[in-house]
Amino acid sequence: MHAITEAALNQSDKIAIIASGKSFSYKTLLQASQQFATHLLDGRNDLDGARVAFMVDPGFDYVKVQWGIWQAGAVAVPLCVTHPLPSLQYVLEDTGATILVISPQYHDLLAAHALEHSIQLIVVDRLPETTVVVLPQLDSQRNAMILYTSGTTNKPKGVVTTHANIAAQINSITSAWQYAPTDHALCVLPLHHVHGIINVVSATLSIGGTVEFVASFSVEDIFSRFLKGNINVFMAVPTIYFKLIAGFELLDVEAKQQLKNAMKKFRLMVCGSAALPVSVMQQWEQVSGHVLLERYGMTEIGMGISNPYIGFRKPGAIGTPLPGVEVRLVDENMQPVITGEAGEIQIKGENVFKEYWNKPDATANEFTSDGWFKTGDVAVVEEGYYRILGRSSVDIIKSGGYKLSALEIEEVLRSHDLVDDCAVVGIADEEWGELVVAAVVAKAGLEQHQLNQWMRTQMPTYKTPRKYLMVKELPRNAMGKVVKNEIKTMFQ
Ligand code: MCA
Ligand code: AMP
Repeated sequence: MHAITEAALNQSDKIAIIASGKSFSYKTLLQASQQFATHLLDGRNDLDGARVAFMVDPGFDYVKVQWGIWQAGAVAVPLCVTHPLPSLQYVLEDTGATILVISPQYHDLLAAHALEHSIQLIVVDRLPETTVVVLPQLDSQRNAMILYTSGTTNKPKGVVTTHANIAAQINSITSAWQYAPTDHALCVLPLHHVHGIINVVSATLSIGGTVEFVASFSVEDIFSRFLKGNINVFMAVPTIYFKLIAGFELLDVEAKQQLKNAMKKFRLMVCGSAALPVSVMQQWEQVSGHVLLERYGMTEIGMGISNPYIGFRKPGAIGTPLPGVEVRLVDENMQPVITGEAGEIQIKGENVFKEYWNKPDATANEFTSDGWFKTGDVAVVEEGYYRILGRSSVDIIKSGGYKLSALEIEEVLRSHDLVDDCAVVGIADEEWGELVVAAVVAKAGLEQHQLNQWMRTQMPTYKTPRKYLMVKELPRNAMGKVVKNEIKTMFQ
């Protein structure tokens, strides 16, 4: 049995999940997930690492399906519920998923693709009750999940984690941040990335806490949940804290005070996935009375470095290595730098992913010969705390907490009939961290708004450029390479 579902056995009548106005106990969740595993097995003993993709709204069904996939011996591939068809098709094809589980509202979007590719389609709430069969024993080294991450290649890569990797990622943060069965976490994050799946949902459930879900991101909804007084743990990206601060400022004096009183009782508020501006950290302390705990993570490693749960949380810094995580900073020759000098963050430990799905070359490229994972992030250690200085590639953009690849966006732009060439960069933005912008060389007749609308049918909206600049040609250096810093200047 998986470590997370094992914890559920000890909780039984305790509330595991609150969603859509309903509460579900651990017993209900475990039974429903075992039933779901039985459906997936459909007479087989073990799905033996088959990929099961699922596009299920955050809430009880999401966790039931995820746990069901694991208990059937399959690999969970969560799909983002707001992605357009081309992005979903890419993941389905790349993983070779043989089963696709969906909430009913996604039927029209995905049914034709499933039929055409002989993928078994299961609508999550249309299954009859069944008698649970004996479920397979799972070795911890088996593959558990594939999450897609954008990087320095054109297409997103599938990050494969084993059950042991996930357990290590969970154990590291539950011990460092002292998760407890009394935790009641609000999940406002998307469930196709580590931050939501591991830190909020899986880690909280692994220690017997309660996870409450919102249907979609809304400042008003978050505040009204806070005011009820049950929630005591909150985790989000800097953009969300920025939006909450802006929403707080619009409240009247009395409402502000009520909210402040509710937030004072929280045990923990964490921020990560992108650099937390010191101004946002300070304003949030004014608003909530909490010094945000900033930590550093990555899809490939879970969490790596964190400010302390107890002790000084240094503004602008990401803290020290988490339990079980080895960290080093190296120069271009892969030699450790001396303290105070900048170097690339490299990571070792059971938390580090196994491989990129079906991409042995990409996997080999991202590890050193002695097994360190190369993050591509550059940092320095000051007064014992790591501080991020930037990334080694200008083509990685962080916007709204999402990691985006300029190359991937450019490739999609270039596939438009009227686009001859383009260059995508991220420019600094207070709210989003970075804003995606594109310089485009286009044939006559292409209007910006048309291009913008078309892009939104091809990519998730959070990946699409926010500003376009139509140019005659792109600035290039003597080697003919586009000078991305000049593109940035053109937008500033
Ligand atoms: C959306 N909009 C944007 C962006 N995204 N504008 C500029 N830049 C963006 N990146 C615009 C939309 O186009 C729309 O405007 C309006 O904002 C609302 O869009 P919507 O999609 O509804 O946005 P939202 O629901 O308000 O979402 C904002 C958000 C979201 C809640 C901050 O981006 C989010 O959930 N981010 C978290 C991502 C996350 O979990 N990252 C973790 C991965 P219009 O209507 O004009 O189009 S990193 C990770 O897991 C590692 C391990 C780690 O360290 O944690
Ligand atoms: P992702 O691949 O989506 O998991 O994003 C991982 C990347 O997010 C890291 O490689 C960092 O560049 C960035 N990141 C995560 N947490 C932080 C943080 N606290 N400060 C700065 N960058 C961060």
